[in-house]
Amino acid sequence: MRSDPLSVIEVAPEVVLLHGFAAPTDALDAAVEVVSAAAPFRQLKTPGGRPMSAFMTSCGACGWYSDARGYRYEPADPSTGKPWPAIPAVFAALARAAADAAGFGVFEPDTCLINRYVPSAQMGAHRDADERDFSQPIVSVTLGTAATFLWYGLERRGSPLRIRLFPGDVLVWGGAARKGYHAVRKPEGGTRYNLTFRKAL
Ligand code: MD6
Ligand code: FE
Repeated sequence: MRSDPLSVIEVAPEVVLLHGFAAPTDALDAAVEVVSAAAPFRQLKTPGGRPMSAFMTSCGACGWYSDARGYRYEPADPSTGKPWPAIPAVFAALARAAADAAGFGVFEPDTCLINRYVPSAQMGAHRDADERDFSQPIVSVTLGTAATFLWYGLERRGSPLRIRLFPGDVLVWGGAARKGYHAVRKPEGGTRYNLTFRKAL
């Protein structure tokens, strides 16, 4: 991990892009393999019953989950009944360093959601709102291939800011932006992985 981001850009109030902060990504890519060997990627369904296009898994003290019972954090992987794998040390170090470099101070995530976007997968506009503590930022890491991230801000209307995220880029949002609406376009030609670190409990 770089201790000196190539650049620190506040792309919107309290939304900070750390370009190249997680590059090179080899150790992170390897840790994704370790986590997904224990807790395989799966296609979750929305509470309304539609399959999400991104495949997901989690690590940490709890993992984000969705099915007919709603969006929530689960202490164990419902597909195996086993606890989620631990957050790899290389993940935790990156998340802490990124929050600090972005100006959000001390961050101790208790969960990391890993998303895998095949070329046809995307994520519609939403905000991350299933956590208990909104004083903590979100740290989002792009691996694999690039994609365009859309930032709407606190209301889901108007034309969003478009941010191209490359492998190794880290986007951090917090403070008043913590409940901002965002979306992700289809990846550019390959498979994109996204690590989303949160303090959920
Ligand atoms: C991204 N991901 O993939 C941003 N939010 O760049 C998200 O906003 C996100 O991947 C909630 C759950 C999963 C996600
Ligand atoms: Fe999100």
